[in-house]
Amino acid sequence: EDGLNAWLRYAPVPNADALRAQIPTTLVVLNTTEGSPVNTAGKELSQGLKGIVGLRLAPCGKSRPRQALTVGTVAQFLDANPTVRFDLPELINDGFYISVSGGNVRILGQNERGALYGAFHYLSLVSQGNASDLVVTSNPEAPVRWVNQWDNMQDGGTHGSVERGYGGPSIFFWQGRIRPDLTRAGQYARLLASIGINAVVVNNVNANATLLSPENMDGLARIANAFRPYGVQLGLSLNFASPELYGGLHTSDPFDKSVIAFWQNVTDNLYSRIPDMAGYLVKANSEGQPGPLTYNRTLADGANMFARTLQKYGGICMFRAFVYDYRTLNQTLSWKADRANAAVEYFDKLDGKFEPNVVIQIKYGPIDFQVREPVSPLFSHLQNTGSAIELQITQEYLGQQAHLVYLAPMWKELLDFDLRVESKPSKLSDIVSGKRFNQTLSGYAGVVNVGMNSTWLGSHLAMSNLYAYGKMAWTSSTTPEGVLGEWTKLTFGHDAQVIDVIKRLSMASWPAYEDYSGNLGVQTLTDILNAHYGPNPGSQDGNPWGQWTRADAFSIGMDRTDKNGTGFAGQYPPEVAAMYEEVETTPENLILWFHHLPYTHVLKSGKTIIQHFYDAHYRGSAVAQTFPEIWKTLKGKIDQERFDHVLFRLVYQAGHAIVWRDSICNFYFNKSGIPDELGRVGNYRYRIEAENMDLKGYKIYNVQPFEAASKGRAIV
Ligand code: BDP
Repeated sequence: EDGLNAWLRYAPVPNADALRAQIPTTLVVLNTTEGSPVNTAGKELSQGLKGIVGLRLAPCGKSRPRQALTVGTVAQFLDANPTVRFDLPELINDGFYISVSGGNVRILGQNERGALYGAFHYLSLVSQGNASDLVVTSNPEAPVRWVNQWDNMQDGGTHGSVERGYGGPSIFFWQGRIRPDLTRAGQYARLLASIGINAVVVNNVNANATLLSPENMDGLARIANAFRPYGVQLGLSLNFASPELYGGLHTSDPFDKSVIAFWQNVTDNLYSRIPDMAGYLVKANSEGQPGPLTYNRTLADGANMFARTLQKYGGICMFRAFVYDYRTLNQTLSWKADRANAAVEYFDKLDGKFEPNVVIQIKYGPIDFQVREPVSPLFSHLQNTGSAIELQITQEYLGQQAHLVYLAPMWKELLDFDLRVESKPSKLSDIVSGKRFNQTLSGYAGVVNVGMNSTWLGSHLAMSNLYAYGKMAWTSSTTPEGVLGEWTKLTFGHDAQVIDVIKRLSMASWPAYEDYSGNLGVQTLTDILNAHYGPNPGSQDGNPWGQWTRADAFSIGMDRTDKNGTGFAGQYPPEVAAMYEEVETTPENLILWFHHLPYTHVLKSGKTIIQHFYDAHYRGSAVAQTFPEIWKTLKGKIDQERFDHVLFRLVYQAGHAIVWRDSICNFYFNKSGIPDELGRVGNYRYRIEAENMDLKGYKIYNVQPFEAASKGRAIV
């Protein structure tokens, strides 16, 4: 079991005989055109039922039997069965209907893609032991259910690298071109289709302009061909400066006629090869990249230029709200400067100025994929413009798949958050579904970053995040525990102990990571400058990109109030703003996000902030210590290959959690001079320091930052 089939293993189930008896043996595929999603659905059903219950489906001959498993679109079904009386299910785009009754199984989609989704759903039900009398009508909440890959075409070496990707080289690019063998691209599309994802942006948001060469466009068309049988569309990230970098123009000004013509030509050339392309993703005026602001145009001017080229093809322009400018911030660097303010400042006045096929893609929090952030206030400002939430499946700041961090509970909290726009219920999930502000284009974008590794993400357990992402993007009320149980059954089988252990570990993992890496809203305290991995709290302070903890000898946290701070709290609708404005009403898990407080400030628990820090870091790392032991109880209950792979990572995590704990505790002990009431921090009486041992072949090093090793020393 190397993980390649993820949750689509179609492994035999315990009650296979009983299930098989309930499933018709004839398969009717209503569109047998090779490469069509309905045809793919037929193949999946054959392969799946053979694996899961040992049933060999026979194709339908000339005379149709009374009982059959039928898959296709509603229209195809009505066409083929003009006399059948049938209550039409209420389906929207991509929705599906499954009915199992009287020995018949009907899997019907509103469109071809929906039929395929229905087939995967049916197989998942059978895999979970359920095949009798059921009726399911399922529609997606939002039309945009995309994933983003941050794949580079080249990385100096031969392999296409993936920015913030921890599962090996790119499955799309190789030696600056599109891979000749795109088998993995097809397998990826299959996984994504099974969880309702309808498009993949294949290249990094920090895009390479050479992707627009005719040869590479041909390659992109090959990727789209690999996706198409699964109903997955291809999207492309664009480099805003391509007219200059690639087109030989002297400007990339979105108002310049030659620039507009350049982009129309690019779009025409792409659509002539990929008529069903999903559209573009644009990162502009962000992290040193050029954008419309470079030419004194608004962000809307820039987004609209791309959107107009796409309109005749029905394509979408996803325009990222991750806009902030290092230089501006640097110049105005003062206690008022706050990167969290940037998105609303840049986009607020533009609401309603975007073309209808523009969707603003907004990271869940106002900073950058931290372990806990408040919901980005920009979601409450865009009422006349479609928006999509950007989540990160790749755990950039969250342990990079070397730590188990199950993210669905975090996403659920975000999606359930009520922004109270105009004092009316305004759950984030209702904003991104388009319901709250009557938007027709809106939804979800998840940064996934799979690679060539057979585990896809580098870790078997991390795949629950991808599965949960798709399911939550389809139905936001999906519960983190429920979807995890489903994923576990499909991925590891039906053993109750396996299901229980994976639930215990996964559900404990985000709180533990938050505890040992950075709590009370102070953020992960991770190295912020490069790797975004491991503890480096000092890197937060005094650098213009971060400067988020504002820690000194006496106090910590960022005052983001309206009255005294950076004003960020005031960007929320009044009820929410009022909550964050006061220390007393701010949820404590975000208290240092919004307020600057003395280490001796007493929390509701009766503990001071500094003691809470010490306790939480010890508590979180103690939880991580239990992970390998809990996992070991599964020995023999799952295959050895995955057992060992997971154990190796959990053992590593347990160790690294201690590194985190000690680094952060030492750092704040050193800054504040306030001792731990329980005498743990800085007290390593019982520890045997490696550098005090008799060493052969090792050297002693002084470690920077000092807090990352006990007494600032380590051996290598
Ligand atoms: C940051 C990542 C960087 C991305 C950037 C983005 O560190 O690699 O390019 O976000 O989202 O979190 O554009």
